[in-house]
Formats: sequence, C-alpha cells, structure tokens
Amino acid sequence: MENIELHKVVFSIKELPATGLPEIVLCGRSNVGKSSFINSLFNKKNLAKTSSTPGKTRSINYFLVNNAYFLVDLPGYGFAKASKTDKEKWERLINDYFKASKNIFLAVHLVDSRHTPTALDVTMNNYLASEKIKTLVVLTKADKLNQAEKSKAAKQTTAIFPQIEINVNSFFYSSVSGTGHKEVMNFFKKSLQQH
Ligand SMILES: Nc1nc2c(ncn2[C@@H]2O[C@H](COP(=O)(O)OP(=O)(O)OP(=O)(O)O)[C@@H](O)[C@H]2O)c(=O)[nH]1
Ligand SMILES: [Mg+2]
Repeated sequence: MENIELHKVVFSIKELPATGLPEIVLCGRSNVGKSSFINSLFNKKNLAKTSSTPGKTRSINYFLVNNAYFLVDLPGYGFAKASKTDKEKWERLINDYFKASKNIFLAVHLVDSRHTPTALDVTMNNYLASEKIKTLVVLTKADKLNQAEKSKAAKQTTAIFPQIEINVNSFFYSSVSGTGHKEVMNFFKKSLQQH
C-alpha cells in the first residue's frame, strides 16, 4: 500500500527543504491536471488542492511517498490571466527549484491530451531534455477522448516531442477513469530502482 503525506509547502527558494531524498517533479501547464494526478494516483480525494480555475497551485508542494521519495507539485505555467508580477514570481520559483534540486530522478511532464502542446510545453520539454532529466510525458484527461481522438493525439504529441514513445515513456492518463494509473506507478517504481 502506498503511503503519501504533505511534507512541505514552499513559497520562496529559501524554504526549499534539504531532503537528501530523491524527487519526482510534476510540471505542466496550469489546469492540465497535476494536482488531480497526485490525488488519483494515490487514491486521495483532497490531498493536493484542485480547481477548475487555472492557477490554483501557487506554491511548490512536497509530498513524501513511502518515506522513500518526494513527489513535487509545481505551480503550472501559462496561466493567461495571471498578473505579470505573479507570472515572474512563479517563473523564478520554478527556475530556482530546478537549479537547486540535485535529487530529481524523474520529471513527469503533463500535457493536455485534448490539445496540441503549446509553445510553453515545448520549451518545458526542451529544458528537461537539455538538463538530461529523465522524463515521462503524461497525456491527461484521456477520459474526454474517443479512440480516434486518442490516435490523433498520440501522433500529434510524438511529432512535437520526438523522444517519446506511447506506452513506453508516455501514457494516456485519466484521474477520473483510472486509465494509465498502473502504468505510471510501475514507471515510478522502475525509475526509483534504476536511480
Ligand atoms: N475529465 C477530467 N478532468 C480532469 C482530469 N484531471 C483534472 N481534471 C480537471 O481539470 C481541472 C484542473 O485540475 P487540477 O488538478 O487542479 O490542475 P493543475 O494542473 O493542478 O492546475 P494548477 O494548480 O492551476 O496548475 C479540474 O477541474 C479537474 O477536475 C481528468 O483526468 N479528467
Ligand atoms: Mg495544481
């Protein structure tokens, strides 16, 4: 049985915990389903706060899993309605996080399966690749797509992120139906072992 608990909420780089434990970081556009992903993966209703309004998560949230690793929920990027100051603050926090964290063994990049990846998605993915961070691409909200739409999404995403292979290092996921849960959990376990 997986055990998960909120360990720390961080609003400024000075508060980043010196954990010593390996970290899985979740990144993606605001409203893509990062917080829902955590809750559904670990069968918790309200562990990570979710909202239909983008920009819900504004802090870096550290969740401790099985006392073995951290799952780090980042604030989402590309929230159109955020003020310039807020955007800059978030951007700085995320940049500082990546610079400061020496223990990332996996990045989960969440992309909305219903839309073509945005320019910021591409920037994020390129950044992870340039930093040589092992990356799992999760195509969220898969319950909203039928089979034909899924194939189209798979083609589109692999064209934009050439390093991904569906069902190898990229999975469709739904926090509603359970699609992809088992695959993602197995990927986490394997990555932790290989770390
Ligand atoms: N149908 C469906 N809706 C989802 C799924 N995952 C998330 N949502 C909905 O999408 C909205 C945003 O979800 P969040 O988990 O709060 O998104 P987030 O990426 O954490 O957003 P920020 O904290 O703003 O960066 C909520 O209304 C969720 O209910 C999914 O798999 N299927
Ligand atoms: Mg969130």
